[in-house]
Amino acid sequence: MDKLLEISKEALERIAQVADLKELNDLRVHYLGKKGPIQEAMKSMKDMGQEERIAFGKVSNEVKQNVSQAIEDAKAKLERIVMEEKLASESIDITLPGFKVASGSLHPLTHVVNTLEEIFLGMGYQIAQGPEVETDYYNFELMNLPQGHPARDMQDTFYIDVNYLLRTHTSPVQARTMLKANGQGPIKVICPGKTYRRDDDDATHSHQFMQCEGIVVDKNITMANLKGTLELFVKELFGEKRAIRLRPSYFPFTEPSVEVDVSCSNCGGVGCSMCKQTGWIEILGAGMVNPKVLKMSGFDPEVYQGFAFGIGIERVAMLKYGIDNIRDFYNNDIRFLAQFAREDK
Ligand code: FA5
Repeated sequence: MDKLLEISKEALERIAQVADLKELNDLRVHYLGKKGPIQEAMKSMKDMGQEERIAFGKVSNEVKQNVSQAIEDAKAKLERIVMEEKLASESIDITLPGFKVASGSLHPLTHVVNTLEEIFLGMGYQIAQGPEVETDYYNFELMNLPQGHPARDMQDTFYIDVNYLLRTHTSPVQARTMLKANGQGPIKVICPGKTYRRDDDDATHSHQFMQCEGIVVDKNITMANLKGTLELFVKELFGEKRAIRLRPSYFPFTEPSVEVDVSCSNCGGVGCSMCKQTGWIEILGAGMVNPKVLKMSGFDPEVYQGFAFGIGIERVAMLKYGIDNIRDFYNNDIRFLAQFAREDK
């Protein structure tokens, strides 16, 4: 019994002096472990009489409990000290200015597509999509450009094989949309997307660019509807001051056809390198849907008429933001892109 009390005294003294958690854990293993001095002392119980054994058992349990409690208390105290030291050394000065998190911004072409979509959705259009890897059939045949047609040269093409190509314009989506409608109007859709041509890159041409197709098919549609729509679109996009000009043109899929120019925002119409000294920049092609095209896509041209247009997105973006080189959109120079701040900033 004396031995036991001696062990208890020694354990409590050592625990009281312990300096860190590791040392405390070593003491716990030593005193409360199976090979520890308390357990060792308890071995003598087998030689004791019953009364003595009961008394000894009681005391040894108390000793174990006391030692265990002392260890817990010391542990809590040491952990608190560690935490306080940590808090003191890692104190945060909440009055310091924060770090600025770098965030990206929408690409200017994405801004323009979003704006076009908003304008045309506001006019009651829906948005359609078509594949960039297109078949010759949709890109040319259904657009009234059969094999060997000289106008195919107007859109020098990246062919994948004899049937597949990278679409040269967004017009194949016209055919896809009309065929889906099974000869039943009205149709009123736009289709923004990427297009590809074997054009030589210069300040206003790129081998990969974007267009936004638009097509309306209904009864009693005339050229006046087309002109009114384009005027409204240009004014919404560029403001009341921009003028548009329609030039007679030729597209096999529209008859009559026009090319639409907007007065140059860079020089105000006087002439500069961006508008090739003409004061105008061509932004889209348009016209009344050729009756042959309507027929091939399942519509009766005696009942339905339509107009269509194909807007060059880069040209619009150049005019809108005063950019004089189309390559800026594709060079991914962060100093250029960072100027188009996020709308939610
Ligand atoms: C067409 O692509 C016709 N599909 C447009 C159309 C649709 C006409 C529906 C009638 C009815 P065009 O080849 O002119 O037409 O191209 C239309 C616009 O795309 C041009 O006005 C121009 O803004 C843009 N564009 C054409 N080629 C390039 C190029 N290489 N780089 C950048 N923009 C281009």
